[in-house]
Amino acid sequence: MKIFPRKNYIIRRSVNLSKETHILASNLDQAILVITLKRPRTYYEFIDRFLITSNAYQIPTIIVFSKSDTYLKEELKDIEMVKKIYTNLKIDCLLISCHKKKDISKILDLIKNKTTLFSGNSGVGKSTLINYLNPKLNLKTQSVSKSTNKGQHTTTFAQMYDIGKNTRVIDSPGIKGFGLVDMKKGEIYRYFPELLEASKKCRFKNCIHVDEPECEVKKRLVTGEISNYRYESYINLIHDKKTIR
Ligand SMILES: Nc1nc2c(ncn2[C@@H]2O[C@H](COP(=O)(O)OP(=O)(O)O)[C@@H](O)[C@H]2O)c(=O)[nH]1
Ligand SMILES: [Mg+2]
Ligand SMILES: [Zn+2]
Repeated sequence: MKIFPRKNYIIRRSVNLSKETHILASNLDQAILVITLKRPRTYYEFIDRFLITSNAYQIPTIIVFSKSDTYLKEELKDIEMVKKIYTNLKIDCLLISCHKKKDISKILDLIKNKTTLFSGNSGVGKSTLINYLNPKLNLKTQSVSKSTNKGQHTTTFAQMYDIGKNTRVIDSPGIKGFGLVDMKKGEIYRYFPELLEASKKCRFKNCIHVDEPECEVKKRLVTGEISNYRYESYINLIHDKKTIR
């Protein structure tokens, strides 16, 4: 696997209040992945793709479910279930609402004195959230299309904003721009911590946990120790020719 040194990546910076941009190199302390389960819909697989990349770069990641004010009871149950999967993997999850100002202060605490990458599909509320963190920024937000339920913003580059002294956020739709992660099929499981842990007990050293005999991953799927959702993401990833060589 090839990873470009993350201390040297280059991003664009938008200076507070001015429209000026310039290039600078920086370093990331953590990532916040913002997701919504509807308007727009974030697929579980997207979460896992993000997580294997941030894991490869060793960037601690927090999952933020936004727009909590928009969910019905049943949908909130669904979110609880997803939260549980990731909390079990020791990934912090938060359920917030910008419109209801719910738990925005928790985000402020989490990002204090750090440089944080804010990622997530267009329309999940990244700019809205960043505006709440520093109202002076006054970033443009865009409504989610009623017909497609997709965000309409198409920024593809990352921008950095100052929230406070020593506190910065980078608004970026994805993590791909941060360097090339080139994973081989046989090593993808290593970026799923629970698969990596189980793999130590697989009969074969080169087990990729698909249909090898005496595979511990398969055993833990049956007992429920490994989540079906995560395993499905894994299987889709290893069959995705775009991600693997
Ligand atoms: N109901 C609700 N809508 C929100 C919330 N946060 C953001 N939105 C809306 O979601 C849309 C997309 O927000 P935006 O910040 O532009 O998303 P971005 O593309 O991720 O930067 C806008 O219409 C926002 O008003 C929230 O907490 N609740
Ligand atoms: Mg935005
Ligand atoms: Zn196995």
